[in-house]
Amino acid sequence: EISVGRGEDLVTLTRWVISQQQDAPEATGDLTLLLAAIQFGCKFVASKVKQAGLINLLGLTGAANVQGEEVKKLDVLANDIFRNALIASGKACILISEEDENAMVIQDKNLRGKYIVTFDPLDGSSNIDCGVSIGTIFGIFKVDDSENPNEKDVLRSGRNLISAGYCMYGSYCEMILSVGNGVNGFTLDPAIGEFIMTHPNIKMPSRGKIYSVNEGNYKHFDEPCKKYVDQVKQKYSARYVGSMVSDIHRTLLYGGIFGYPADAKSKRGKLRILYEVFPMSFLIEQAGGKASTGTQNALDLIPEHIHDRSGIWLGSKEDVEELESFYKQ
Ligand code: P6P
Repeated sequence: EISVGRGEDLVTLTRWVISQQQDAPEATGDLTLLLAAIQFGCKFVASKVKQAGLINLLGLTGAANVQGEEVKKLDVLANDIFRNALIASGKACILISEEDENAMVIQDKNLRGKYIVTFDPLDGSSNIDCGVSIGTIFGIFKVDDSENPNEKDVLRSGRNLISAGYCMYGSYCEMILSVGNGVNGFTLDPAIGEFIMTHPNIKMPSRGKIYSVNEGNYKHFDEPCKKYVDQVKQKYSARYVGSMVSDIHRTLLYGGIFGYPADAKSKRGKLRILYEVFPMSFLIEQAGGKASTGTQNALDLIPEHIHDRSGIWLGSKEDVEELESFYKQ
């Protein structure tokens, strides 16, 4: 007797997205097709990340692998795959990638849609060579006028996000997604190439027992941050992967707090607003948590440039509020 998956009905990501479209009277199906392109990109990257170690091994003969092909860096390859899939979907009009200095405005009117996609195709890619999990992060905005899209449509507050998500390439591959009504998690079954819902309706605990910050930067922290870290380490465990998607995934599922504060070394913080801070803040808030720069809600930020950075604290509501209290003293 074969017990498939969890025994009960298996909900694929595709089926869930279509159900969301059917529940939204004004939906045209454009977001469904855009998310299908993102889903494809994540499946492709998931398969390449698994092979990354082997390709590198094969690539030991220098830049080319044994077939003599140029072995593209995985983050460049991921960027190409996502960019091409998003363009081909015909549902995007502006693409903002961590890998590209400038915004890409889709010129071909036949391929231009009403969505802006901001994405980091492979965040934490410096961790690939040692097998630490990495991820893809994305945010989706809708433009007012898809006839004349331009960068100003992008330099708005995170409150304009209509969807955001990430895909973690770890011991298992999981897509975490919100379209504005809660957060759901889907685990990739590589045998059938489908993301299966494994974490329905994720809700964060109001307080956790883990804090996650790079204490190697402690000497650069401002006083409120130092005071917060000094007291939280008396009561919580420390966990820091150094790969945002992994640190956020643990925080989302277990609770607690993650921070990459602005400090004397990184005056504007390290993490980028449009494709790291905003998408993760959207997800954490959708799951009942809180996202703050320390002194303001992260989603209220308005970037001046597409690669602007910000300090950020994300996590359980009470933990982030406790952090904020140190900036009010
Ligand atoms: P640090 C990875 O390089 C990254 O962009 C994020 O994924 C991660 O949270 C952060 O930087 C880690 O930075 O300075 O602690 O190594």
